[in-house]
Amino acid sequence: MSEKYRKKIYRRTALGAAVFLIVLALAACAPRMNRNAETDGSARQMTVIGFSQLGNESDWRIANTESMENTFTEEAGYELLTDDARQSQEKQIAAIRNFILREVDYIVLAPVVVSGWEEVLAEARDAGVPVIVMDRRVETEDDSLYTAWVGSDMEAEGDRAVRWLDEYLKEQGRDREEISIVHIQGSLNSSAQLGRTAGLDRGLAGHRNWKLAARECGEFTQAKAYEVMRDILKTTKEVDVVYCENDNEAFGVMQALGEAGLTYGKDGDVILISFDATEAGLTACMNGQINLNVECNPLHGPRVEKIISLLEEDGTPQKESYVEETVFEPDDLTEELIRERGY
Ligand code: GYE
Repeated sequence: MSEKYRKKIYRRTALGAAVFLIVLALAACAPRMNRNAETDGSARQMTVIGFSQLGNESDWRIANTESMENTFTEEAGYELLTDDARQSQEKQIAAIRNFILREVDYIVLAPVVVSGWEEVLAEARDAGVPVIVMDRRVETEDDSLYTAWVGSDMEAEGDRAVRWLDEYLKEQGRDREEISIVHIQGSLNSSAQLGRTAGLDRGLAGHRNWKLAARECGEFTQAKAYEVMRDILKTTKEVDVVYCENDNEAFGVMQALGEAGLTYGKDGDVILISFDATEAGLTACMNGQINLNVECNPLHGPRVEKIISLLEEDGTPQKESYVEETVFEPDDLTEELIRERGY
C-alpha cells in the first residue's frame, strides 16, 4: 500500500470517528424525541397513556371509553393506547405487561374484578410506570401498588337505592306488606356489583318484610339480564321490586316483564330500580318505566387527566377521589336535563 493511500484511509477513519462522536453527543443533548408528533412541523413530545379498558358491555362503559378518547387526544399532547379486554382479567394483565414493555408514561386501569392484581401492579411499580385505577376498584393490602384511584362510591349508590325504596314503600303505605325483591347482579366480583349488592343486603337485613325472591347475575348486559329474568319469571310469580345493577340490565328486565304480561314503573305493578343514569336509562325513567335511577357518572377522562397533569408537575394526587352523585325519579327529569348530561 502506498504511503499516500494509507494516509487517505487514516483520514477517512478519523473523520468517520469524529462524525460518529458528534452524532453521539448531539443525541445525548437532544430532548426525549422517541414519542413525538409532527403536528405543526415542529416535533412535540407526547405523553403516552396505556389504557386497559375492561370491556364494552354497557352504555356506561361506552361513555367511559369515549370520555377517555375525547380527553387524551393528540391535540392535547397525548397518545392513547386503548386495549379492550372483553371482560377478561387475563387479557387486562397481558395488556398491562405490554404497556410496560412499550415504556408508556402512565397506565390507566379500569379493572374487571377487584382481586388478583398484586403481581402485575408490582411489575408496573418496579418499572416506574404510575398506574391510575379508574371506575371500579382493586383490592390490595399494599396501596403503594397504584398511584391513585378515581370513581364512584358503589356502596353509597346501593344505600341510596335502599333508602329510596324504604321511603317509597312508606309513602305507599306498603311498609308492613311482604315485599318480594328480584335482584339482577352485575358482573360478579366487580366492585360495582359488590357495592350495589352490599347496599341491597343491608336493606334486606334491615327490613323483615323484604324478601329476596331471586338473585341472578345479569353481567351488566341487556341480553343476559333478559335471559335470567325470563327464567326467574317461570318460577317466581310474585314480584314487587326488581333491583337491576345497571341500565342495560333494566332494559332486559323490562323486555322479560313485558313478555310475561307484567307492568312496571311509575304506573305499573313492579317497582324498577336501576343504576347508571345513562341517557337511555334516564329517558326510560322520565317516561315512567324506571322508578328510580341511581346516578353513576362515567365521564372520568378529565378526572384522570387532572391526576396525570399533577403527576407531570411532580405533585401528589389524592389517593382516592369519589365522584359526587345523586338519584333520579321520573318527575325530576326533562329532556333538556338529560341532554345536558352528556352521556
Ligand atoms: O354501572 C355498568 C358497567 O363499573 C360503574 O360497569 C361501572 C359499571 C356500570 O358496565 O353499567
